Amino acid sequence: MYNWLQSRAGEMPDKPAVIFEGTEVTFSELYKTAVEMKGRLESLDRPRIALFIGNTLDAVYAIHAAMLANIEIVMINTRLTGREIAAQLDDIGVDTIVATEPVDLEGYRVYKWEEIQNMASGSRESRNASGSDVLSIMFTSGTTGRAKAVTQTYDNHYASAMGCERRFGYTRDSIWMNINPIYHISGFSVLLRSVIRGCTMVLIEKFEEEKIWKTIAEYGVTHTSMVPIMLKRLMKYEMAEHRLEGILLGGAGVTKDILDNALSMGLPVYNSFGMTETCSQIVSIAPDDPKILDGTVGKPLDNIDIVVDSSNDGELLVRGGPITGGYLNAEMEVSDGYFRTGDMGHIDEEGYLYILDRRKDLIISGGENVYPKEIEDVINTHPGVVNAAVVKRKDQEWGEVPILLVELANGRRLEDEEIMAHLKRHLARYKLPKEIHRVGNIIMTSTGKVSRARNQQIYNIKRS
Ligand code: S0N
Ligand code: MG
Ligand code: MG
Ligand code: MG
Repeated sequence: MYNWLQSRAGEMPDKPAVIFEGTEVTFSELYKTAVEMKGRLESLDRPRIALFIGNTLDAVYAIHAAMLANIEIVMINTRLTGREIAAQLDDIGVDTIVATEPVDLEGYRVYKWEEIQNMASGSRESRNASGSDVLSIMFTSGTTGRAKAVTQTYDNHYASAMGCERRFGYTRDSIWMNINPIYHISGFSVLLRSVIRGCTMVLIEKFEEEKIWKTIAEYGVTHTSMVPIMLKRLMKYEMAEHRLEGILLGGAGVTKDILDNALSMGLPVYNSFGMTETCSQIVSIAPDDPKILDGTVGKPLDNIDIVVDSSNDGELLVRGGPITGGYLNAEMEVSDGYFRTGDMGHIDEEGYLYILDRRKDLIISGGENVYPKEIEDVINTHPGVVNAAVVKRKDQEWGEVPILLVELANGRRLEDEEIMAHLKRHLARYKLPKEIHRVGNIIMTSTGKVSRARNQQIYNIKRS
């Protein structure tokens, strides 16, 4: 049951499984290569490896080969700096990286994909996974500034695909276009949904909005998924004749404007809510739903239960097959079998969910999560800085962006360039603040933490 690729290769050997830059790879070809590479990955002799991949054919082979070998894969966000990646891998004790992209990391066993291709094959015995085995591990940053390693089992992914399929309505004849990074659950789940159902996946390496319509038209794409900024960028270009039946929108809140424009253009946008811990969306709403423009993300999928904890500001508690069993390096917050998401919401009398507030402190920039504490911890290591607070503002382009307030040491002058240079050495570029403000002092809570709310107020006043 969990050997999805093998099953599809048997049922529909000659159907294209993946189309990448004009190259079509059938299910049987994909399976054949994955089996060959499986043996080579096994010779690395590790139960768990990290993948440093882009959205390429080699990445697809690597993922399927690892699945056939039942080797757990740790997904690396390639936008992160070496230090950020090292902190994640060291935290869960992973020493082996398989890279289909150029990577510069010291202190690890790094194998380029070409090296793996030239290795002698190890065992070719099938190592069938069972549903409770971990398929993938993805990091999600947390309020503490330390990234949490989310485990996602075969069962989690399968349940997620089934729930998505029943709501989103794709079939084996659908053509999925994958433009989200495969190292995120947004892109990874498209890859799995396609092979689980037997759909063709058109894989896009880099989001270049001016080319996307052409691809949609050329391959008759019927289903795709994206973050709001991608949709916004796409709408700037003239729409081609298309067969789109569903565009799944997730990863960040969408403004009513963008949604309204898209629907007016006849784009079949499903808004949704999900997270890495839930293996992709667990709530969604169809474009023809009368409430689509009411600010709701819709109703839970049929294999998901959601409870609003009114005793805790309306925190959303979720339960169901797609939800992770836990983190490798942190306790998961659970109440009565429900995962405590940290996000706040409310459910109306008809069962529609409204997200009121994302996880405390969370800033979502272009679909990438940014936690203030991470940035604060880095800038606080600068000798000229006494204290710092990161707050946010809405942004036309990225949705939300981080803003840095710094309190400098007495008599110390620090140019923006130096602050940015310091941050860049440690942090992925999408986490860099869009504004820097020097303040007299950073307001702290009585327990000695940065007061997010009060510093945000100060910034709002400064702006107005
Ligand atoms: C939007 C993207 C494509 C923008 O990247 P682009 O245009 O390719 O940028 P680059 O050319 O690489 O760089 C240009 C400059 O822009 C900076 N930059 C890039 N990205 C960001 C960003 N997000 N925020 C701020 N700045 C950014 C670069 O640093 C560079 O600047 P300089 O020159 O200074 O270095 C890209 O950001 C992107 O791919 N975003 C989407 C990521 C994503 O998929 N997130 C979703 C994560 N969440 C989940 O997976 C859970 C929810 C979920 O499952 C889901 C989500 C979406 C859709 C469906 C689902 C589902 O339920 O299935
Ligand atoms: Mg295993
Ligand atoms: Mg670009
Ligand atoms: Mg300091």
